[in-house]
Amino acid sequence: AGIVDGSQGLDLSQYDEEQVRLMGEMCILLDENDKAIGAASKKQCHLMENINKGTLHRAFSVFLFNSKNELLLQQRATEKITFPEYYTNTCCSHPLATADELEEDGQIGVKRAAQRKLEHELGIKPEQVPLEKFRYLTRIHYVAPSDGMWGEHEIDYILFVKADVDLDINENEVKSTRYVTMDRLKQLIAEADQTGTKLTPWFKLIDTNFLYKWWASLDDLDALVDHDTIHRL
Ligand code: DMA
Ligand code: MN
Repeated sequence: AGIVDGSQGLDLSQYDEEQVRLMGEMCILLDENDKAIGAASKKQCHLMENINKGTLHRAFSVFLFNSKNELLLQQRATEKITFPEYYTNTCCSHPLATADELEEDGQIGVKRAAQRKLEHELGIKPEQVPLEKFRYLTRIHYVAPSDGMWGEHEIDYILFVKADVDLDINENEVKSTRYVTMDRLKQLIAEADQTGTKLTPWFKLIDTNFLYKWWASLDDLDALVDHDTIHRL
């Protein structure tokens, strides 16, 4: 629906070859109510040219906590085409337009995608993050330019998972990782401007609007779950 594939006029040779390959993954196109209406490449979904015409896709953001209730952060790799070297939550990506990851009952498709990407980006074995351990909190709808050409326009499923995991970092995806307490994260965010720490726009939105009240109730989230609302931020 009016999607431009900029590939004819678009030279991606300046970017990392593996990240360019991943731009060929097929994401799930959505209407404003999170109804799946088709598929388009990751590249098409992230070109501002298409986003400006309303192209919207499905995504997820995982927040992984260890048994001490510390949150695992990642710094995105230099190779990432969008938001390189930005600090962000544990893992983000997109469910793909496949039968397995399109399945909406119990948000199982999004959870399968989360499990797949935790292994791809951070080397976390699926056995350490079984699907039933993911807790779906709510959805946010946001738009955020990255640079002139690229950006995000997503309905993002927020997933919490509490697990002690072994990491084996994929350096093409992730530059560094660290666990933080709530106080340490608040300090890191407060000092970000002075320290030159870049934070992804979705992480800032979730942090500002939801994160701390959820985190404080990590072991008793039932009352905070909101599966009906799509928060437009
Ligand atoms: C996309 O994350 C998803 C959100 C919520 C911004 P990403 O750019 O890390 O995706 P991928 O890992 O697939 O490149
Ligand atoms: Mn996206």
